[in-house]
Amino acid sequence: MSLQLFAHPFSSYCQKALIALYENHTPFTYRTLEDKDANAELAALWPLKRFPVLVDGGRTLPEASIIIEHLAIAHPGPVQLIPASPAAALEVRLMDRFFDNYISTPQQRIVFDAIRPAESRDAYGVTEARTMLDTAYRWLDQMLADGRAWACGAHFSMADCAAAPALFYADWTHAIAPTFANVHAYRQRLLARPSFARAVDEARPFRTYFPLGAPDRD
Ligand SMILES: N[C@@H](CCC(=O)N[C@@H](CS)C(=O)NCC(=O)O)C(=O)O
Repeated sequence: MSLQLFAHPFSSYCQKALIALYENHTPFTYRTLEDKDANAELAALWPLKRFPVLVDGGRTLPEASIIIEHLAIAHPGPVQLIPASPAAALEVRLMDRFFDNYISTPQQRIVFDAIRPAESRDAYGVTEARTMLDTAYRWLDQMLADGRAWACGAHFSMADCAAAPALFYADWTHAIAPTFANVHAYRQRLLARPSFARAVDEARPFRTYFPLGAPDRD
């Protein structure tokens, strides 16, 4: 039975799952959330209504990392996004958590704050999120200083699937300081990766959705 991905092209977590699918040219049906029916189906499948959600036969798989792990088990391809070695896989999962929790989460917090009614804004929370992003950028810059091409070394992995959209939108939301040259170079390598370049191109028509105003680049 064919895979169905409930996703929106502009969503960072959907791009994370899409990168994994595109890396291995895995066939799937794209259930775009621009479509009302797909939204209704998503709400029935996953009442938390967060996306992406993958449907594989009778199984419903929410959470981008879980989708990527499932693809590696049930639909493996030539690009191994989760290394076979348990120790190497743990490194990948650690970096995947880093990008979700310390880049994407504060980035989303700033964006969600911007779309709240003015009287409900949380300036303190936004400052905390900006501080977390600066700390995360600094830590990542040091990690990348050894010259590694990708988050966990020479091989593109699930951690890079997480990093690509996380750093893409984080730089729009809270600019990565120019001194973090390793992070900037890594972000550019991610943008040049064909799987992510495709996801970025598919999202271009929706740039007006970005509440802080999308910059004229990338
Ligand atoms: N932990 C989830 C997060 C997914 C997530 O936050 N998705 C966003 C789009 S990027 C979403 O569903 N937004 C809708 C909402 O917040 O109501 C994952 O890893 O997939």
